[in-house]
Amino acid sequence: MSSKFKAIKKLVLILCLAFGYESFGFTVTDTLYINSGKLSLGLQDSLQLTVFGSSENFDGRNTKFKLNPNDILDLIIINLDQHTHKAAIQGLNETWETLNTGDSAHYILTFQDEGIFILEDLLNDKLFSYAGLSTTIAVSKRFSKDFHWNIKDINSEWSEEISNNATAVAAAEYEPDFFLLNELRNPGIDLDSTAKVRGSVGDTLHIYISNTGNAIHSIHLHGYHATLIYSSGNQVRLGWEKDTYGLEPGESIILEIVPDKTGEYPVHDHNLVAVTGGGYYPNGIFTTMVITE
Ligand SMILES: [Cu+2]
Repeated sequence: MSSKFKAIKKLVLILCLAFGYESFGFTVTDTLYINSGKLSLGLQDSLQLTVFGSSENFDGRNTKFKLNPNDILDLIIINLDQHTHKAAIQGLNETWETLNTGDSAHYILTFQDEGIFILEDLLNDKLFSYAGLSTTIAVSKRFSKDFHWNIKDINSEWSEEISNNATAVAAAEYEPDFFLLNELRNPGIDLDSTAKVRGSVGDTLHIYISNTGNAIHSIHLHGYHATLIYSSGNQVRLGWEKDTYGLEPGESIILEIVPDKTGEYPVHDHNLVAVTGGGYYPNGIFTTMVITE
């Protein structure tokens, strides 16, 4: 080994010790496609949604991200929708571009702090937030088992009207009839490994939750208490340990759970209308946590 190489290796080691491993970020490259279509929910229910999809073909799902602090997100956003959009990330300083149909924008974004950032459409008073168009970028250096919940409430008629015609709505009359977690509902949530909490006794589990809907949501855990380790909203609850956490529209939280026993316990929206879908119970935000030895 040459002395020059040894010196470089020593320098890298010193830098790592001085600044911590996480100060060296990686580049995550991705392309999002804004598109609209019918999402089938099963049981003959479907919703017209507009999403930040992962491919040119509409699949009804918003792409979510998990980054480490100091990672760089090299992001292309392509608007394949018939309406104009202006995608922007809350809390990030950047010149966001207006995208007409067929336009694309290329951003190089860095996220220094831990948190959950919401990517949404700013145009028309965020009208498309009623039609599903918002997703999350979770930034955390925690390397434990993590789960990601993007929670939404949808009024099926409004979503159809907005997705098709970009028609303005009277928000005061908002009455959602479908409630989604990662664009899924019970029992479909069980099949999403990014959402379904599975772990072992003594694990440190983190659930990253964002309310990208327009109603207040509240998550009730049965069987276990969770510690609130991050909130983009009210900071007074930080460090609290309890089984129910409310989220205002636009709020994100991170819950930490260390299961003390095995079992399968329900987790559901405590705003009980949100456990329904199209008026039927329990076809909304309901799932279970499965903890094994
Ligand atoms: Cu409950």
